[in-house]
Amino acid sequence: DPPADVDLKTKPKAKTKRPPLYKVLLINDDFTPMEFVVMVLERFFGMNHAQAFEIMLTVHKKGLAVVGVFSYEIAETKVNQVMEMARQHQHPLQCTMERE
Ligand code: NFA
Repeated sequence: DPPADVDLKTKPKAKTKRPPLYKVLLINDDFTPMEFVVMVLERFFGMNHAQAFEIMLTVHKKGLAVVGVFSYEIAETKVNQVMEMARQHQHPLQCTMERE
């Protein structure tokens, strides 16, 4: 005989899948002024001055840091804003995104 307790009726759970998230990374270099990086973090990542300074120092010391986690479109916009601001001021600051 087949097992008596096999469930032939319960529907598979509909998986609610969340959109993937992307880390926005800021990369250290030897030339971009610290105060410029702090300004960028305040302006585009909604940080207060103390938070921005702390994250800037982390990037400076460790080589890079995650500065935020966003949906693809928001992450892309942040990266573009940072890269455009760096370009306008002729600083080599690099900002990238990576799937979490
Ligand atoms: N390393 C840069 C300097 O000493 C500061 C910096 C921090 C650059 C974070 C880029 C990112 N002027």
